[in-house]
This record gives sequence, structure tokens and C-alpha cells, in this order.
Amino acid sequence: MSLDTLPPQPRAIIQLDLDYFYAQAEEVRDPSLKGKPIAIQQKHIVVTCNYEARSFGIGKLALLTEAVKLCPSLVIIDGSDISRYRRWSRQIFELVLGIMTPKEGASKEEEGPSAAVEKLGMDELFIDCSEIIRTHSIRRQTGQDESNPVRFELPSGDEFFYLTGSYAEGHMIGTPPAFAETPQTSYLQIASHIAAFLRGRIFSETGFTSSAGVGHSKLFAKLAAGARKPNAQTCLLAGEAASKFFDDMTLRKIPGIGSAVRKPLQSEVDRLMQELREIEEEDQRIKFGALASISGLDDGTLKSDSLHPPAATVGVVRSLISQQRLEEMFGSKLATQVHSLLQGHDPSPIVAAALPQQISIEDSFPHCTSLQEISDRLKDLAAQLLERLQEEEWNLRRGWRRHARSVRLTGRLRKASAAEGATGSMRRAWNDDRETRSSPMPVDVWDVDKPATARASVLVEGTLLPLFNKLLGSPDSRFDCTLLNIAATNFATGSASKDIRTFFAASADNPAPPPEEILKADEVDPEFLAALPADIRAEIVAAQQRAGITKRPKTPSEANAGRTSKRVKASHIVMLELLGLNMTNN
Ligand code: TTP
Ligand code: MG
Repeated sequence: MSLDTLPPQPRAIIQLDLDYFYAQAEEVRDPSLKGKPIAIQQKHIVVTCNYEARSFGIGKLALLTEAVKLCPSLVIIDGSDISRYRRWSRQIFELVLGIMTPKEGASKEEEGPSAAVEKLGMDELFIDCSEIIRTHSIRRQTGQDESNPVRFELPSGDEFFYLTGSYAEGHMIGTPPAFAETPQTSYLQIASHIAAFLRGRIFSETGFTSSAGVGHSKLFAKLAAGARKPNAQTCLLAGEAASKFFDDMTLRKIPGIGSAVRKPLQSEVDRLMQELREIEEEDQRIKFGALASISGLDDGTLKSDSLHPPAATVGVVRSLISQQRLEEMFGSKLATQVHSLLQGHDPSPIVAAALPQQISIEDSFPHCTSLQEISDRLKDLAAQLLERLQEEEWNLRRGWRRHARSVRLTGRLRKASAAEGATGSMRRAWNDDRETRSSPMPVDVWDVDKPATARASVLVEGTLLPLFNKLLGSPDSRFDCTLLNIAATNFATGSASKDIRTFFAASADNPAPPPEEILKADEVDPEFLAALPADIRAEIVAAQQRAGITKRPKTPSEANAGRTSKRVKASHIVMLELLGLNMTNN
């Protein structure tokens, strides 16, 4: 049997959700908090709290004053700076991604499929295990491997063993004993072991507990994950119990049904229930009419209270509201989606999020009129930007995932030149009168051994202040700046040292010449060129062609050629070492 000729197989999706995330991050930082009720405060709200605090009746998004009333011993922690939570979030995502993706350098044959991982918000991940389970099952069948326990190899090469025919890991909702008899259930069973492996690895590497759900769709995986928390996992199988679990869900819990749909549906349920009640009461009146006239009973005693309007659960809505009525209420497109969700159909794929094209930090303020103030503000913003880049793109084990090759400064400015005199009025700024200048990102900013503040100073002194002066136009302009934005742009994969343009984009006192200037054919050692990765080599050749400089006479700027050339040649050695190439062979 070949992979290509196989019919489509069932899906197995895991949803992972970190428990009481912000509050748990504080417990991981300070283990002495464990066991105490703690709440994370943002403004006047408790954005989350640990389960000790929840046992006092405090919920997510409770008012702080209410929370303290419920639990006077509540430990309140300021969570307005979310950068530390973002760091954990990124680290845990990278960890899971690393396990679900083949290791770099694996050959195409041994690589196998990877599992798509989608990050949703700070603490939620969806993982599509269908392909890796499918490949595993085919290998077992073709290899006629009947060993039990069975070895499961994850894309990273990590492994675990599971027992066939046994129950799933964690809790189950559905039909257990016939388990693993159909491909559907066996997929879910294996996915439950993968979920347990991932949760175990997250805990051993970071100290965070999490909860997981396993199901055939994102919808079922998410609902299953919510069934038991914290530090638990649930597998939603087929059968009566699973149908009941789904039918009893209130619409509020169904992702994809927002309040714009939920509220009209609840009203519709209320209206239909009221009609039913009236019909039932009328029915009873007719039945007991004769009896009442004989016995003198009051009609009021016949009022039925057996039909209270129920909460709009999936099952209630499905049984009371037809697809046609849904179309009248919401139009055909939305009605089809809602109808499909109410049937438990959710084919939506797991989408690995695209990486952002740029990462920027911005601040606005009423006035800023001196270069010293601009420098201070830029240093503050640059330090935040570098921290953010590190959070997003740096991994302790793998180094930089990407680096930005350019930095862009945007300012909102009112300007007046000195020629207009001290009393000259400044040119009025329009509401969004922004100007922008870009420059190569200096390589020093990627040196994570240095503190972000020191690297920020280099970035400001060497690159951003010169850019700001360009925004001003003339150095003795008076100005009033009301907004600054610094953006890291033009990302390339891997570490900055592999990129020739940033490598040469050195520092303030040694500003980077454009590629056209440093990459003249007669100055670049052909062996060095040949040793570079293909994409960088192509860029150099393209730069040479763009500039058309190989044959033209020397310009005044080329008077510096000796200096540039020396730097290029000295850099060859470092560059080759960085690229891991053996000098003696080149
Ligand atoms: P959740 O996963 O909703 O909550 P949680 O992880 O704190 O708790 P649970 O154990 O129930 O999963 O949200 C993740 C984090 O997002 C949460 O720790 C705090 C933050 N958050 C907000 O900033 N605003 C909000 O409105 C909510 C609900 C959460
Ligand atoms: Mg959570």
C-alpha cells in the first residue's frame, strides 16, 4: 500500500491550553506563590487567577473589588506588562513546534510529515496529528509490526510507546470498550498519547501545566479540552455519550457562534417555548373544561409550568429551529455555517500562522522639541523593540529564527527652519503627517550576550539619530515631534551573521556601504563568493548587475576601495568560519 493511493483518513486534532496562564507564569517565576490564591490585575479587572482563587468564586474578568471581597487573602499581582507572558507563550509554542517538525538536516526520505501547529492567542495551540498518525499506521501495516506496546516516533525523532486496544490517555467521553476497532477511534487514541507526551514535555521543560482536548475537529478538540481543567486531558469519542456532551453545550461555548447569532437564537427558542406552553395550556383547558364546570375548579390551577424556556443549547436549537428558519434569520451563508456547527461539522483546517513582515514599537506624546528628548525616547523604544525581537525570534537552543535586515524610523513632526527665525511659526502638522526613513540594521543588535539597553544605545546613536536628522532635513531646524515608531523590517531567515549586507552594516563610526559599493567584482574573492549560500550569492550577483560597476571607471567613492577591500577580505575569514566552512579546502 502506498501513501499516495490511500483514501483520505480521519482527522485527529489536539487542542492544548495552558492552565491559568498569566497566574501560572507568576508561580513559575516565584514558586513560593504556589498554593496561595493569586490574581493577575490589569486596570480594575482580574484578567485571570489560579484555581485556589477560583475556589473562592473568583472568575476571569472579575472586578478587583469584588474579588477581594470574596477572598480577602488574595495575592494581587500587577500584570500590565505582558512581555514576560509573551516570552513564555513563544517559548512553549517553539517547544511544541520543535517536537512536531522534522529536525533540520533530515533527508527528504527520513523526514516524514510534520504536524501543523496553530497558535491562537497567548496560551492556546491546535495541532493536526492526522498526517503523522496516518504515516505511522501505514508503516505499521506495511511492516506488519504487531509488537505491543507500539513505538510512536514524532517528527522531531522523539518517541513514546502506547498499548493498542487500550483506552486513551486521560479522560474519555464516548464509547470506550470498542475502542481502537475503527480507524477513527484508533487515530484519537494515538493523538491522546501525543497530547500526553506534549503536556509532559511542556511541564518538564518549563514547569507549566496544561489541559488538552482530542477530537476529530478543532471544534470537538476545544470542547473536549474544556471538559476537565486544570492539568487534565479529555478525548471526545463517538457514540451516545459524546452526542449528549455536544448537545448539552450552551451556544456560548461554541466557537464560531458569537453574540450576534446567539442572542437571536435564544430569543427564538424563548418564543417557540412560549408558543408550546400556550398550546399545552389550551390543550389542558379543553381536556379539563368539562371537569372544571362540574367541580367548580379555577382555570388558574391548570396553568402549566412544565415548559420553562430552556437555555439555548446545541441540542435544543437543533431540534427547534430548522435550517429554513435559520436562513430567514441570518441569510443563507451564515445559516449554512451555523447549521453545520450545530451538526458538529467543523472541517476548518489548522493554519500555521504566517510570520509578521515587520515588528514595530510606537509611542505618541503631546510634544518633544529637543534632540536630547528624542534620543531618550528612541533609546526607550529601541530597547523595547530589541526585547520584542528577542521574544519573537530568538530561541535558546536554535538561536535566531530570523533577523531584520533593515530598520525604519517614522516620526510625526512639525518643522520650522532656522531661516524663519526664533519667532517663525512651525509648519502645521496634519493629523497623520508621518515621515519615514530606513537604513540597514546594525549587526550588533543581534548579540544577545549584551543587554538590550546597551544594544539599543548602539542602534540609536549609530542609526536612529542620523535617521531622525534626515527626517528633519536641516540640522538647525526647530521641531515638535508627537510620535515615534521604530520598525524592524526586511526579515531574512537565520542569524544576522549569515547575511552579508547586515554583516557589513557595522556600526555608527563604520557605517555600512550599500551592497553595490562593497560587492565590486574585483574586490570580492571568487572563492569566497563560491562558498556563500546560494541565495546570498544570487543577491550579490544581482547587486553587481544592478550597479553595472565591474567595468566602469573608478568614482571618487572608490578611492576608499583599499579600505573597503581590506575589510571585505578580513571579513571573508570570519564569514567562512561563521558559515562553518573549512578554510583549508577553500
Ligand atoms: P485563558 O486561557 O482564557 O485563561 P487562563 O489560561 O488564565 O485560564 P484557564 O485555566 O481557564 O485556561 O486566557 C489566557 C490568558 O489570557 C489569561 O491567563 C489572561 C489573558 N486574558 C486576558 O488578557 N484577557 C481576557 O479577557 C482573558 C479571558 C484572558
Ligand atoms: Mg488557558
